[in-house]
Amino acid sequence: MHNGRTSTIHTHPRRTRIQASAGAVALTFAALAGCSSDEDPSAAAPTGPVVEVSGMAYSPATLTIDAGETVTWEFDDRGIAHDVVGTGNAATELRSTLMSTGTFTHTFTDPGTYDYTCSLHPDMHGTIVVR
Ligand SMILES: [Cu+2]
Repeated sequence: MHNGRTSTIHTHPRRTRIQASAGAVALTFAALAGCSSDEDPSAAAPTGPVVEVSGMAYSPATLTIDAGETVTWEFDDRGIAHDVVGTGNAATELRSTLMSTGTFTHTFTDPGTYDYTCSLHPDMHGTIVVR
């Protein structure tokens, strides 16, 4: 009675079930990875240049970009609010609200040097150099 055909019929559904559960496990891992890498729940990951606002500082303090690029400031300083306020020739160009979390974006269309500070913490300084 040992018959190859019978054996094939029995193993085929079992193999299908194993593949289905392996797929479910892979999907679960993908979902977990997506959650853990997304530390800022307020926005999708920016694709352009980023300035981190944390530890009472802008990082990098000086960022060089090309004209037309959009800079994203990411505010994450343990609940301390900061803003981005242009000084000098950037005074009319750059102004965010006070933020303790989330992001502020600005697109720089004209080449130049744009200095900015935080209205609450004048010791914080940043510069965007637009080529
Ligand atoms: Cu500040």
